[in-house]
Amino acid sequence: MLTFYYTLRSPYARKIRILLAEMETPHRPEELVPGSMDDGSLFGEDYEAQIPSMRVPSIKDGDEIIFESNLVIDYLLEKYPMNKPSEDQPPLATTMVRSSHQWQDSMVLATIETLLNSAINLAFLKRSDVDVDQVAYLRREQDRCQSCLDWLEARATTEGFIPGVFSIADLNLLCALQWFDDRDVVQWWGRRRLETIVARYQNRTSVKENPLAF
Ligand SMILES: N[C@@H](CCC(=O)N[C@@H](CS)C(=O)NCC(=O)O)C(=O)O
Repeated sequence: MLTFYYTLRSPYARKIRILLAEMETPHRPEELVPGSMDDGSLFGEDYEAQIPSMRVPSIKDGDEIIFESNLVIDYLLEKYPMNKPSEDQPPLATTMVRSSHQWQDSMVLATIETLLNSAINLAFLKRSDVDVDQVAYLRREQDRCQSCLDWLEARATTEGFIPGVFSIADLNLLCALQWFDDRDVVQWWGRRRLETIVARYQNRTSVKENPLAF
């Protein structure tokens, strides 16, 4: 059976938790608790030996190990059936991007990833007591987050990035923005379309049942 490695605080892992719930894919959840390992590594030496980035989330499917959250999503959408289409509307998208809009949809996904990666860097450095306003590169990271948010706001619709479906871009955006909400890292409010997307999906069953731990 598919094994899913995750932490409860990770916004990247949350995307997969929500997707697995949407697809009702049978799997064995393996929660990793950072820093709880006897060997002194963050997630355990055995895990980190198999994942070059030493990060969560990842999955093991037979002999196949897949890491990087959006690659995991792509893999699951391609290899596994949607066991029970969600009763929530709109339905989950069945592909990462539309073939008719491959490059535009891929750039939206890439921009959300850039946004979250920059925000995570800022959060980790803040947690290490770095004054991010005093470091030129970190001011640039903050500017990059705002620039990505503006770009996304300009491309979103009030029905999400792909009207008619709960798109993988919507899923990525929701997990990023809800993670920002509880951490004083990135101010994203005031962008009407992004706010509407979060409001549209925050009460979806799969989303509510898979909250972030703080
Ligand atoms: N690009 C990766 C990012 C994953 C990531 O940054 N995971 C964090 C948890 S939120 C992690 O494992 N951090 C541990 C570390 O950086 O050592 C993905 O999309 O899966």
